[in-house]
Amino acid sequence: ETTPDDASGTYSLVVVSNRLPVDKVVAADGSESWRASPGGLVTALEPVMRESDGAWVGWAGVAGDHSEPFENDGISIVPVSLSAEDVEFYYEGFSNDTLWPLYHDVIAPPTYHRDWWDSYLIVNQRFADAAAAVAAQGATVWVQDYQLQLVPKMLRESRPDLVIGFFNHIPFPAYGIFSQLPWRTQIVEGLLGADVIGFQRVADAGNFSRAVRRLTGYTTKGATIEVPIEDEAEVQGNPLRAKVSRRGHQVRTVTARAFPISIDAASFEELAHRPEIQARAREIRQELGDPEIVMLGVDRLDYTKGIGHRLKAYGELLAEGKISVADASLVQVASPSRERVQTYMTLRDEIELTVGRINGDFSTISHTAISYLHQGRPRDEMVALYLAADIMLVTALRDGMNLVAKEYVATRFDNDGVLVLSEFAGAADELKAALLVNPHDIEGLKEAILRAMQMPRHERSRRMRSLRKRVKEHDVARWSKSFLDALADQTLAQSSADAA
Ligand code: GDG
Repeated sequence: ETTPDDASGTYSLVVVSNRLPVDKVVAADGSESWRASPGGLVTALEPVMRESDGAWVGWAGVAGDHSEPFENDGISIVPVSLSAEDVEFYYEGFSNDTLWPLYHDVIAPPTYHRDWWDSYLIVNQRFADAAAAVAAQGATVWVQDYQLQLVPKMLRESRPDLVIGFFNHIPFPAYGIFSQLPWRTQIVEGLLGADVIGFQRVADAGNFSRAVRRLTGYTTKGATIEVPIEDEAEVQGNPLRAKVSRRGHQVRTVTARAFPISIDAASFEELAHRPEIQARAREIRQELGDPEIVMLGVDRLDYTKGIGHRLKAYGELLAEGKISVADASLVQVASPSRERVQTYMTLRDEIELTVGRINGDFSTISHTAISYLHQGRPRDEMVALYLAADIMLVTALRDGMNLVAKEYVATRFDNDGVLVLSEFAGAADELKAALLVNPHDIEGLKEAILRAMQMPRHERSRRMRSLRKRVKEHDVARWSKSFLDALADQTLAQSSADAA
């Protein structure tokens, strides 16, 4: 039998996410290399991870990979391998065809397969084992997102000494929807293995607490949940964590609350100031045929993003003669996503049919109605697009946060540009100065587009200043700090409550 002492590794902060911050690239000749895929999470955690000797546990994005741990830019990378079947069942299946549609309010019907669940269990255990093997005694482990909801409990079972955090990047649905899930209790119990569970919106945290009450009967008080301690080992690992509830049970407390994620606002603004990117923004407008107004959509090609609703509103405005292609041209970046999942294949067909029809009906030789790009574009090009766009359309039907909305705002140091933002994106809780829309209300969406087109400069500027203040003050560094501080406080508070 192993004790935590001889089972532990050396890292004091371990981040666990489905994907690593680096992708393995296998060339046609079979040679392998690693390519950084620096997302917001990496940027946010890089400084903390360097400071505290951090490791990142995750999948390299290639089936069947068995790479050894290695150093990348000061961060230790610990690859977890997935077989082709794991990718199909755990990742494309349970994560992206069961949980993703369910958690986004069943915009698409979720598929329930027991084989997929079995695979989810096995792969979650693999991630938990990999994290447990590298975490130092008493280390902090921060688990990310819906693919890994069982990892907190699995980690606590093998390593009760750890401080465990979990952050859910996507919405957590209302109980009436969540309760469809055949494995709803296991998921809730899995998450409750954490000390702090973070959500994007206050409403998501509320939905989770309600699911806890309904499924487990545990007591919740505001953001605090009292989880009974069943196994003495949980307390032996970290005796300070236990306390006695008012009903006389030994419990540990779990915090579930909102920590809205953000972006590295300063780095977007810095890119926006570069002369070559500004020149590219002007060039984009010219290449579009200098339309009066450029509108922009940037999304992964996903049914949650409301791309079809956006196209419908724009197409109707053209059909009704309220706008012309010379007045307002739409650029839609739809980056390829989950292309082996059937719902995504169907969505792509629908969107491309709609784009083709609108362009066929309304484009002229000099102006294309919709410039549609089914391609990932470099970060610099995205910033140039944000600068070139008079109106940014974010019309998600449901979205955890939506970073695109924040990125648009961060680049607009000229205090110009209008953000049209769905009230169903988490970002709407913070970005109140945007033109908020219900994307299901096509007439309302059309009115918002017309209003954005006609908005006077002073109103654009007033709104954009307010949006920018929010995003600059609440950047991703603040997000990760507040989460890690809450995690530290949570364990401290319990120790002092116990000492008193
Ligand atoms: C999930 C949640 C939550 C997109 N296309 C290109 C590209 N992107 C970048 C964007 C942005 C990111 O990808 C997308 O982030 P979002 O937040 O908009 O959406 P999801 O991918 O669905 O992310 C979401 C997020 O997690 C974080 O918690 O906000 O609600 O669903 O940064 O700029 N970047 C480049 N080329 C592209 O073509 N370079």
